[in-house]
Amino acid sequence: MDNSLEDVWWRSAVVYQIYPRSFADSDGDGIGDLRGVLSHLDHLEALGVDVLWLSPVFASPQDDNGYDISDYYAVDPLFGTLADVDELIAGLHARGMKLVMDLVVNHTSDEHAWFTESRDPASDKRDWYWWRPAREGFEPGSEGAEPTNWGSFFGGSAWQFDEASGQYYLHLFSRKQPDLNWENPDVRAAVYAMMNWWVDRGVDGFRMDVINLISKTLPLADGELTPGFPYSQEITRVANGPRLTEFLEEMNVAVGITERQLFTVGEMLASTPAHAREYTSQFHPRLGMVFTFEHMSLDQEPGANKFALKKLHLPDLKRNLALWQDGLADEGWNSLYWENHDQPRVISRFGDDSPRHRVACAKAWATVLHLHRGTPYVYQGEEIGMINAGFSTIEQYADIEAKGWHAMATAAGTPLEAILAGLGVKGRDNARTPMPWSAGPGGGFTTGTPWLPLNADAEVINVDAAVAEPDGVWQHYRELIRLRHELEVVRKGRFELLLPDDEKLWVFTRSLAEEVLLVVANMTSELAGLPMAELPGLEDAEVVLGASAASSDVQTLQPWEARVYRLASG
Ligand code: TEU
Repeated sequence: MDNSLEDVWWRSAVVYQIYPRSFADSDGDGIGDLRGVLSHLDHLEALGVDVLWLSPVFASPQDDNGYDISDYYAVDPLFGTLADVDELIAGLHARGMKLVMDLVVNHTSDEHAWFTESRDPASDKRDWYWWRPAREGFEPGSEGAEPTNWGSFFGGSAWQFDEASGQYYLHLFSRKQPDLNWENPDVRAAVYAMMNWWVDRGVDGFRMDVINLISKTLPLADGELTPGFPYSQEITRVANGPRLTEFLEEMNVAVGITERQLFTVGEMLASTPAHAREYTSQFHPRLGMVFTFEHMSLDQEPGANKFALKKLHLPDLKRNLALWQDGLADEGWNSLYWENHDQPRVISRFGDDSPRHRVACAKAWATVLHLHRGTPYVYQGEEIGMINAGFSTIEQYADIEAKGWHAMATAAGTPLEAILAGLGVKGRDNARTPMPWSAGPGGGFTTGTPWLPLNADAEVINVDAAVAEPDGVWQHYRELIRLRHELEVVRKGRFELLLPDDEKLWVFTRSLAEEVLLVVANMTSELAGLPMAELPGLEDAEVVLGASAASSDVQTLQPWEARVYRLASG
């Protein structure tokens, strides 16, 4: 495998993620759609991003907002038509941008023809899914008769009893998301054919949903039980299975991923730098990069569920990202993200979303992320500094995961107040409130009633207001993206974390040949002094991004202030 992959296009790209339900509604039904996306391509172009990752728009009963697909070859009428997707591909390509679709093939919808056929025990599609008899010695359908003690990510058992056939089928997510059996070569061939169909239509790559769950460890067996949970939450039993590398290589060749330089990122729960090196190595035709969750679980009690909140300890986060930087420094490639449609707003989660600090805080988190080595992702609304939704009642939550957690926690006796506290910080709906394009009714998102309320602050935090701010979040993202496009040291420079134990400052360098960039950021709402003795060269360094040397005291950072310096070489 030649090293040309070192310079492959997506290693220099910046990705923008759109969650179509919440981006822009063109027909007033309160739900975002493809024509809404088409009407805002200039926004993406002005930001300077290179790739659009579009969360699913395929036919779906929307049990999990499209991550439950009933037809991979059709666009859900809620979102538009195939012609709209063709127009989107053409519009992006005309602007020099690429389109990445969401590939959801660990599971389908239970309304997909493949699954409805597989319900018939005699069907040759039966083995396309995981059907199993009841646990030995148990009456089918009775308490505890599930084939294994696995829990679903959305609460309850991961097995659904099917009266008609007297057997159970596996669903790691909702019961309307049955898992595909990738052990079956016909399943894999059908998936590769579908991927090629979309690539032949002009799609430039795929974001692959929970792709490291497709290879299950056989035989399927019980997992460890966690106190307080009736079902096993042990993810390692279903993640990074024995045939995953084989399947990724087979897919790469069958779809010409490396050959056609397609963009690929695999979402991988429970993945480590070692896993990522294996799956994204430039010496093997597998994936381009992965989404890890390690940095997304540092503000939860260890071994507990994501809603068991724990205050983030900054050194933990700095060290974790450094671990991935070092782990993939010579082999593999990192993705860089704080936000997506499953994670809350970083300013509210890890920062300070008060009006006084929101803008500086947004810029600080953006600077430290975009100056790390890897491909950065901007989630819709992040570029204008959106904050969490601030829901106060359980009824406001629409997300299946939130409802599942509410039911599970209530059954376990957790007071509603504590459930709302956890959801208020970590609930996925915090990322899914409609994009506020302007102040005024419907926030410029819709002329109808939005499927999820707009944030209460949409009058203040909206695209029009952000674009008008000369020193605001929007302009800052444009600067960061310009830096990555212009400076090879930002794209390729070796990473080194400094002052790892400092609880206020995030300081690191990026070096390439003679060029060294120093990034310093104050990750608190108080003033922070810089330990000049430990930062040689800072005194005479040139400011690349941040407050000009003239206006600032080089030794002190304002609350949430971040600067990028070029150290004098030689
Ligand atoms: O997410 C995988 C996943 O585990 C997250 O659902 C989950 O929210 C976790 O709590 C994140 O911390 C993918 C999709 O991104 C998600 O939207 C889907 O719900 C899920 O898979 C099933 O397709």
